Amino acid sequence: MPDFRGRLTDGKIFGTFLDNDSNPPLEKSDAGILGVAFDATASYRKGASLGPHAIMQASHQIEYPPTGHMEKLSEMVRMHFAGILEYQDFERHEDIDASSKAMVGDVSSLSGKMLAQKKLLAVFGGEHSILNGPLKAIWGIQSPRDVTVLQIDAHLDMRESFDGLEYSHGSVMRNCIEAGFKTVHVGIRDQISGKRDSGGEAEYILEKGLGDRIFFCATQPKAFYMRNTGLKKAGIDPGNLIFNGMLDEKMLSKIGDLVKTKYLWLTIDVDGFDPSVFPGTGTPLPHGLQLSGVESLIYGLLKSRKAKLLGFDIVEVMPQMQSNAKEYEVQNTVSTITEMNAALLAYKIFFWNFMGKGK
Ligand SMILES: [Mn+2]
Repeated sequence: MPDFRGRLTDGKIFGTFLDNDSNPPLEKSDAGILGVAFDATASYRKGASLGPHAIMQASHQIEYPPTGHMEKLSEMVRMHFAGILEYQDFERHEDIDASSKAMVGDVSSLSGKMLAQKKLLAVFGGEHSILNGPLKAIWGIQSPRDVTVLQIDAHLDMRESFDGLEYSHGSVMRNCIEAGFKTVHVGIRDQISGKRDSGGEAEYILEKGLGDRIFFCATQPKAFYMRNTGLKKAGIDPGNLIFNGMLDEKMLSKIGDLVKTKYLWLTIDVDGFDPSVFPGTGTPLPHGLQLSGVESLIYGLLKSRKAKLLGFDIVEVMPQMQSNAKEYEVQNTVSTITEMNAALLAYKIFFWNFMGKGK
């Protein structure tokens, strides 16, 4: 019987995020970080399992607070690094299925520990299916109805099933909606599947009335959309179209107004951004979101304190060393723009969340 459970590598080899010297215990921390090196259900290119190591490594290069702030993050927030869950690779379909179920179990129990102690939880992937872990953990603590899951992604991930797997990256948001969470989706621009190609996303959007909660990145000139109502047919509000990957003030408040719950979870699939920002990801797609607009969105939500942030995940980070990924040395990597941007984004989310709260 193969071993499907994850092996938790010792977090101490990396130190905590932005602070090499100490790794405070969870009870004495404000936030908890967990890496999940899992990409078994990836459909296009593998390599996202190297993401957590790369983000942690890149984080050590960020020493200074963003301009305008004098305080160092490590002086504001105590962060416990729980380590990185690592998984064996499997070829057989039933093994991949078993492995992804074991992964969700592992992630949900570790996440549950941190969430139960009211720590801000950050999970670094890995592929998007890892989100099933924290969702399951939240479910045991809060009512999903009180939680909005804000998704940044190029793909809806609302497929009925993907390769017959319960926990595929392609159906993670459907699992989320089925569990009762409120959702908002920003940056979507890939093909929306229909019943005919067995994904059934278009029908699902209509059935659940999600059209006004989906913010689609335009991949055609504006004039095209004036004539073409294909989006409307799929149930998506044409007023939610994002042009040039930019979220303007109007769009920011439109998205922000949809967050009406007590709690918030951010799920950030880096392919939601333009590939110029995150070139290293499994399924890059042009015409993506710009970083500044998404940062304004997150900053605005955190500053308004209208919903308390339970945690966030950053997934599908693939270090740009695909050609020699097998020789990728965890301890000896060169950080590239992808992991640097992922680490910086995480840094800012921590910073904004704890800003003004003191230690
Ligand atoms: Mn995704």
